[in-house]
Amino acid sequence: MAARFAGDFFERALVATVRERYQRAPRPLGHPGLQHVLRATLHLWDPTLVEGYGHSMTHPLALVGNTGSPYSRKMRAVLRYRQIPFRWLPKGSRWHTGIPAVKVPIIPVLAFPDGSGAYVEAMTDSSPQIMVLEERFYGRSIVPADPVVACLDHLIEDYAGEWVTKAMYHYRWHPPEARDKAGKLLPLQAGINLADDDWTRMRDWITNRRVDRLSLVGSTPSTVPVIEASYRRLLEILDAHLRTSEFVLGGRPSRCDFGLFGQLSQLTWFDTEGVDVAVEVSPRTVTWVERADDLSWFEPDDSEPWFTRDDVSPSLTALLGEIGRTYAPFMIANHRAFETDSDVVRYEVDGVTCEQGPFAYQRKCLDWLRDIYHGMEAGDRAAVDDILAGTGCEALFVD
Ligand SMILES: N[C@@H](CCC(=O)N[C@@H](CS)C(=O)NCC(=O)O)C(=O)O
Repeated sequence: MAARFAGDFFERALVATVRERYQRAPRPLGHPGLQHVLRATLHLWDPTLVEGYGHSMTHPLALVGNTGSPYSRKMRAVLRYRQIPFRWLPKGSRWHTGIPAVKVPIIPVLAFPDGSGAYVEAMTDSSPQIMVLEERFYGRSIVPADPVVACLDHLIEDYAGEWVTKAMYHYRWHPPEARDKAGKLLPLQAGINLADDDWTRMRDWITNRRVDRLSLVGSTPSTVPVIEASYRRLLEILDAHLRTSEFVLGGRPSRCDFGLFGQLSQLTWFDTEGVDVAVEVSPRTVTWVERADDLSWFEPDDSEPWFTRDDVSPSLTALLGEIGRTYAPFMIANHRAFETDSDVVRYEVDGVTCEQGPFAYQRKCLDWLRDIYHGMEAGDRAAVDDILAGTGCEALFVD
């Protein structure tokens, strides 16, 4: 009994070590041939160790999305960069079948097949989707190995998903020409041959629904200048950053690149006013966004890793300052609204008072961020504190 327990314990420890090694290492073994043999052996031993190896183009994952959805674009880019086989299923199209139902009807939906290829598991929300992919597929990881850098990565990814999305939503549904363009084009993603009367009905439905949600997302007459100014500043910061760095955290992409890419794929390529501002302020960012859409060709290089905790560049500090100026007060106020049972989120950016309704998902986002921060070893937490000092982001962790 004791021997079996010890044996089980040993095997579990070994499996955990190998898994850790595989997920963290950008290249598990230098030689591709050797990697192949090792992967095949490990897969025979325990398929969960190298699940990616077990998936082939015959049983790819499925990603239900829409090219007009920033989070769908984010996840498609993640899957492409990670070289994980998947099928892209345009939402509502004739190809969108056989995907298990999800609790909240949002996109993207990521679905996993069983051994027969049938989709048996489906999940929403891009940040947790990324982490599940990290657990199940080795290599080309997008989570920095250093917990301090990983914490910054998580923070910047969340800023993209929960703050930059305000700019995306605003530039899509606020200017009348943008609204008209999105209303006309988006319904056709479900089917190029949609009949004219269905197309008109969907156009009106989508447009009205989105415009009604503008104030919920935070784009109101008083906040328009705040949102527009923060978008411009983000572009200026990225423009400076991309002069010396290929990606947000250095020489290889991580979660925050994909988070920013998702929102910017719309803002700098689709939504007319957003595109015009981006081309004026930072052509470099526009081009970076186009490139980030498909990084399957990019080989992460060990000699050009992510930044280290001691090597945070001034332009990255500037980005953290922007996050502390906008996202931090908003996320803190949103969290507080739930704690105080208030139905208004009120916060200040640059002396302007912004108001919107509370958002439950964003409350969870801040909880996750705080859990990561508080779960770190004291020395790592102190390193994060040092990097965030003076950026305004430190306020996120004073709860
Ligand atoms: N937190 C989610 C947000 C996903 C989301 O908001 N998706 C939007 C489209 S971009 C959606 O599906 N909205 C509902 C709808 O279109 O009916 C994520 O990170 O993926």
